[in-house]
Amino acid sequence: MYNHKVVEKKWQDYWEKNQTFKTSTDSKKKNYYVLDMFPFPSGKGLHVGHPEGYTATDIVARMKRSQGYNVLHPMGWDAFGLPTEQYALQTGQDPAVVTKENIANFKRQLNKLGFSYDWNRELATCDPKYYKWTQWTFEQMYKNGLAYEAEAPVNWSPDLGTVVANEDIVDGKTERGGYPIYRRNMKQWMLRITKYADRLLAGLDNLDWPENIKEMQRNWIGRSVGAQITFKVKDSTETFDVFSTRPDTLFGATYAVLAPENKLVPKIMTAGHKNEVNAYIKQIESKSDLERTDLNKTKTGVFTGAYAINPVNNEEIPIWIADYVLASYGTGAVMAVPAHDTRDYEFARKFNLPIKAVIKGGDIAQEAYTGEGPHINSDFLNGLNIEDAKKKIVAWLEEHHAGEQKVNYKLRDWEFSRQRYWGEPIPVIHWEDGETTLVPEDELPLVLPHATDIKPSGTPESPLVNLKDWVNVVDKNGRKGKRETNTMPNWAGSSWYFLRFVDPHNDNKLADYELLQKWMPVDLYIGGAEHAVRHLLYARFWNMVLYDLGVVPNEEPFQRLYNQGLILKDHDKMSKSKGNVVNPDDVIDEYGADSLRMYEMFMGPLDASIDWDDNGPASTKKFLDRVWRLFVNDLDLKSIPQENIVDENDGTLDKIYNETVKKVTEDFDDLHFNTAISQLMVFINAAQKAKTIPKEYAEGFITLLAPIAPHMMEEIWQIFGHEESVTFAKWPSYDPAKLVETTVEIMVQVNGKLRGNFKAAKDMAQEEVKKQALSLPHVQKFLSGKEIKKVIVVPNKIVNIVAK
Ligand code: ANZ
Repeated sequence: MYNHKVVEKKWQDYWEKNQTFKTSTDSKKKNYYVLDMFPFPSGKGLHVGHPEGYTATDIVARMKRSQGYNVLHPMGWDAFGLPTEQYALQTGQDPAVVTKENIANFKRQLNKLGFSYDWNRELATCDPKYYKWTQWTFEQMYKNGLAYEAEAPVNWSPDLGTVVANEDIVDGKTERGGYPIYRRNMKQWMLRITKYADRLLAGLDNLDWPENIKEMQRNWIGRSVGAQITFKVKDSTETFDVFSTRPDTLFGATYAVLAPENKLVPKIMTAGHKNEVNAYIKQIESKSDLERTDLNKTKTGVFTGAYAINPVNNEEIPIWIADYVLASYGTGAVMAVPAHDTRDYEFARKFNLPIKAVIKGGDIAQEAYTGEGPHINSDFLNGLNIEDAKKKIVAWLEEHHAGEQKVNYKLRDWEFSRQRYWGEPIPVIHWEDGETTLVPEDELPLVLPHATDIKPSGTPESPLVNLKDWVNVVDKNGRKGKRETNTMPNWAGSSWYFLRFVDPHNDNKLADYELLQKWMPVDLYIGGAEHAVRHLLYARFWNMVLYDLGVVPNEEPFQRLYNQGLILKDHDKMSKSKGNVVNPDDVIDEYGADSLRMYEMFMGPLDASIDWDDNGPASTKKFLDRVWRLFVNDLDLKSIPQENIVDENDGTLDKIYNETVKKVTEDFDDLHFNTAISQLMVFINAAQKAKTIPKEYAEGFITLLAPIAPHMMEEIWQIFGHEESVTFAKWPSYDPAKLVETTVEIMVQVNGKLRGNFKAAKDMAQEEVKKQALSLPHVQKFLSGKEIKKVIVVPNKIVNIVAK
């Protein structure tokens, strides 16, 4: 009987003692870097969703080692961040202590799953040795104008006591905790990711990533080409610009709308409309951008009392404010063309504003017409299609200094300040004379000071302000200064950890350039689709900045990306609050890690979201127990000398074995683990029928199954008499000649009617085929009394007999 508890522990100890998975750096071998999205070590430990992606990368890592690659397969901890801090606060603990405990628990769980990580390279983003380089990169960004301070409208969460990035808002609430957010202006550190917008877009084209993730990134970057057009305010010296992707519809602009936050509003609103305007501004303060731009919501807005002059025809159009125009996009102002824009149409309908068609087509009595058509009511644009009209109006605007072609992005600069304790200190000092300086590079890391009171202050200041000894500094000339008290978001540390794994103990550099050249870019990166935008965009940006600094050799960090699906419980996401979490510890106890790994890979395609089946691990355990009985009890392979093996299967086992090697190898490369497992099962069925099987096949099979069920395969490998770990077993190869069908079924027709069939060796001689066809009793019946005129043989398929 196979005892998973004993055997799994035995091999986990063996691997650790022998450093089996230490990254080899043999210069004669090719390198392969396979990476998991490192986890946030929460207090909840792993649930069965985690091992899905981790098992997938582990299988690939183990196969690549067997195939003779140097494999880099590291693991670490995304260890700063809000949830730990919240938890520490609620339980009165130190987040550093909580984090350490959580990491220990995660690591224990990962090891119980038998993952082949090189723990020599373990890292945690909250380790000063690590964040020294996070801070160093921030300083390089600052020196290159990529990090700056700005008063910006930000998403303030009073419940979390911090600002959250646009990317961290889901359905208008904070992703963590689902708290409401409020827009307010605040001085923030920002990273100029917008400078990289075009490169972040262009780079996507050459990456082997799921198309939907690329599309989400493209949409998030949101490049649109249009024009910026200047409108004068009537009876005033003020002007404002609008951004429009449809400057060709300028003759159809019947009103203009400013974002309520637009600085022009207080300057141009007339006395009669002041109260109404201010009341409206107050009312929309707490709405998120997402709520404001929701297409389904009824439009709201108020008239400012002011008018603008349309530059193309000098028409006076009313200026409104409305929340569907965002302060943070384009210029925070639009020219409204209700005839051809859906949102403007609804707004115009609601407030009885004129609707003027400038494109022929549709029925604007019913809805906005957004399609193609010749221009009408548009003077010199009449008759032109959209593309030509755009060119013409842009030329006209440029000529009349009333506007210009303009490219706009939805992407905003990255809000980089968090008003919280548990993060990397931003290495900056604000001096009393107004100067801002960086902490000198040789003083990095700027260590996060120990604090006992980490409650958010409720103001834009972080709890670090209370640590007066740390905050207050004096330079050698007696000038007084204060340290920046905001910390970095936890996206900072996770934006470059893949680089540090390459050279994790380097105290002089972020990582050695030559080593980076050897390992980067990551060959395969697997993680959850929830990181589609944020982490992957930030990491690409961070890497590009380092590339421009000459610190890293590749512009793109992740060549191939794959997202695993979710493991659901009764069609629902597993979560502690729903009480439907399956703990891998329990499953491993009962069925073993190998069974759990195999079940998670057998559930379905890796990218599908599938319901957890409590009976699943039991069924894969049953299969593994069969493998054990077959190789350890039934087939005494060790005692059979190789040359005495007779294949008693007429070549069937030969063919199935070679097919199995081919399919499993290709499926592992394609991450199609469920079909690979099916094929392994086909082999076991065939092997069970055989009286004996060649040792080569037995060992090949064990090597193929080892990446999925490493503990049991190590044990069998040892029983087979090997002294080295199965990790280093040579990956089996297959003989393409053996894949070919050896027998074929041949149909026999007499005068065009099917009268019989028989099995024959493939490519049998034509004369022999004819002979066998003619000798079939059923065929002879139809030939009796007739003369055979002709026999046509279609090789390996049909024998056609013409008789009269
Ligand atoms: C006039 C117009 C006529 C527009 C028409 C569209 C169709 P994307 O593709 O997203 O870039 N817009 C500009 N700034 C805005 C803001 N701050 N808040 C809300 N809407 C804004 O869309 C650009 C279009 O969205 C712009 O083109 C503008 O409306 C609107 F038949 O201008 B358009």
